[in-house]
Amino acid sequence: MTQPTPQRTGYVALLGRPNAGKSTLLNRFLGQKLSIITRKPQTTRHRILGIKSLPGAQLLFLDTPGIHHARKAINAAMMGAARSAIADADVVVIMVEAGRPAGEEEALLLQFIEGSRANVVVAINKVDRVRKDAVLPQIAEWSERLPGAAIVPISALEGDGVNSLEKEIVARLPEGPALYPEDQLTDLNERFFVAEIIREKIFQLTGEEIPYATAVTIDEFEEVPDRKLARIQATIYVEKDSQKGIVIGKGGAKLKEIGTAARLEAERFLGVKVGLKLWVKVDPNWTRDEREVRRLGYNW
Ligand SMILES: Nc1nc2c(ncn2[C@@H]2O[C@H](COP(=O)(O)OP(=O)(O)OP(=O)(O)O)[C@@H](O)[C@H]2O)c(=O)[nH]1
Ligand SMILES: [Mg+2]
Repeated sequence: MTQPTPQRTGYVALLGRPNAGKSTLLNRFLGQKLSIITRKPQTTRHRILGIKSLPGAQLLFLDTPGIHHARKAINAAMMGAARSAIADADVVVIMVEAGRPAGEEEALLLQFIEGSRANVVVAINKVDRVRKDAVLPQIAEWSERLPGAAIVPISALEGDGVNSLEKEIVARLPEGPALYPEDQLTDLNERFFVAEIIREKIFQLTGEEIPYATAVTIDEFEEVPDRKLARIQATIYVEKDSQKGIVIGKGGAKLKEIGTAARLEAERFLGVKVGLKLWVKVDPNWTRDEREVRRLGYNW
């Protein structure tokens, strides 16, 4: 008689340089958009839990901010979020970009995971952008660097290789009972995700330094159940008056554009109508001031 396979459960930290595709992969694993994605690096600022329940396994994915050298308080907070994910991880997925040589971000990442008890899997992402044989030297390089680690070429965007990657991860999870109900997707609340949706629209709809100078807080979140409506007020913080001008735009046009895009996506996410009011405030140098960084919701 064969033994029943034991339940496996564990934390899986998604790590890599900014823009490697970590959030795209999280969303692909979950089959749902949980983490915001933009073309710009340093989009993710928090550690974001995404729960995937399979028959016999529960994967607790931790999406993290891209690993880079941090100087400002906000970047230090982001690296704190990445390091706390490593500390909790049973499996670490190092995500690199196909055809892109390892650089100082990867060196820093390897330094971060030194001494970690986690099993390591390397995902070589964005293979849709390169010729198949171009990935071979990169596979050889990583297997030399991390003997024993599984190395899986994937396209988080198109889905190739993601099932193989999932199998390699599950095989490395410790035995243990599920920690969350099967239908739970995350432990973060709706307010958090609405703030993230607004931040994503700012990233997408403004250029230059603006995305990096902004933070979003939710000041009011009132649900009107029988009218199936959420009334939300949020504040966008910027560092300078000139940035406030850009975010508001001529006659308020830019803020309106951000507000409409965010409202539509928040409605899809929450499944109710949303009334969204946005305010813009200047908080000089909040990105450099540890206390302000914490006040605006970045903890490490
Ligand atoms: N061609 C291609 N593009 C991808 C793939 N995965 C992600 N991208 C793109 O790469 C960009 C960055 O993706 P994200 O998922 O935001 O990357 P990230 O690693 O979470 O970035 P940070 O949060 O800034 O650290 C986006 O424009 C994605 O559409 C892929 O497999 N193929
Ligand atoms: Mg991200």
